[in-house]
Amino acid sequence: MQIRSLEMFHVKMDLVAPFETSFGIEKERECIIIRAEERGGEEGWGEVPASSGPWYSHETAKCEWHIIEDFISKDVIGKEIEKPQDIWKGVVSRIRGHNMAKAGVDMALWDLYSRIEGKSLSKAIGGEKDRIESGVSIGIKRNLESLIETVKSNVEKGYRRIKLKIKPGWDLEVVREVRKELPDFPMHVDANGAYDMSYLRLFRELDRYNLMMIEQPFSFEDLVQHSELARLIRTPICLDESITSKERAVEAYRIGSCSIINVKPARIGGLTKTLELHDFCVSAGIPIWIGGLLETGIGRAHLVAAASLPGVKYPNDISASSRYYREDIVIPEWSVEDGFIRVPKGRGIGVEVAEEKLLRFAQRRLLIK
Ligand code: OSB
Ligand code: MG
Repeated sequence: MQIRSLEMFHVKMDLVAPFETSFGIEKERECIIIRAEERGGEEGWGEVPASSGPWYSHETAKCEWHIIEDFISKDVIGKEIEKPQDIWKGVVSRIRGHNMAKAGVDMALWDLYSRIEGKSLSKAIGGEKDRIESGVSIGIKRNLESLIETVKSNVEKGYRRIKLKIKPGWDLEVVREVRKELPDFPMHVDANGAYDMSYLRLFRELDRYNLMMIEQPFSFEDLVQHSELARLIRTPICLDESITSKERAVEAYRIGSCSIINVKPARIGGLTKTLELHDFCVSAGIPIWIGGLLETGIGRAHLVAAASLPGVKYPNDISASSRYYREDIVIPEWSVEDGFIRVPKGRGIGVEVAEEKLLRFAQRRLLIK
């Protein structure tokens, strides 16, 4: 396929409710939607789920826009590409960091490629599941009553696992109270890097609550302290922010920093990189699951395809469109039935982009030929 153009849409969508983590509160979601078009007129869609500020990672929507416009697009447009992996041979592999920008383009090309091949995205990447397990991530709330109410309503909706965001001062008591309500429900916590080894006593306490895992307790740059903690508690450590590539995963594996990985395709550079990381994790015996970054329905489609891979062993942070948005930009919107999301069988991402809605949410648009 020869790529004729890339189009970027800088989108802002209100969240149905503010989402609070240890690194801040998000009330609206910013991202870049990417459309890639090839010479024959076929198109593919991807998403850069970088938000307005550098809080989850250094990437922001404005910054990734610049990286795509001024660097990535130059190496993709006009190029004859056999498969999406090919873009990783050129300029893309020389750009340090900016995995989210690379991911948005990589994903658009995977959608395009699978449409041309007449396959679903899931099949094109080697997915094997026809439905994926859906979990839900629950932010920090004003008080315990409102948290418990939110947790219960999500359990009633059928989600198969809940994840509670924690931060210093919103941790042990929160877990204890939720466990009282749901003694056996699959549950884990995510600190987004808010702690360090001086909190060892807290982690020893949390160790008593039968959590499936503790996600990213320490800094986004750390592997060593995580490996120390992993030796001192029974609850498995899961890494999110620290795993930015397959190479980082190999290091984490060698020093025992984690026994589970939350794979976010956008964090590591897209589906090409997800497949490399996935295959390493399968060979090393590290179970993975697919995490999210509040993606719109377009990014969510790529998450669903990734979650259909055989190495995915835990419920994913892939919930229904309605968990975050009043209206999504795909048709049909993503829905959860009995705790599962069906993997689409149609060509490519398997959902249609609602272009008039996309344009309504787009603040800025750029066609690069
Ligand atoms: O750490 O997994 C995280 C959302 C934004 C930034 C970081 C994280 C999250 C989530 C929600 O936990 C994931 C989702 O439902 O999309
Ligand atoms: Mg996380």
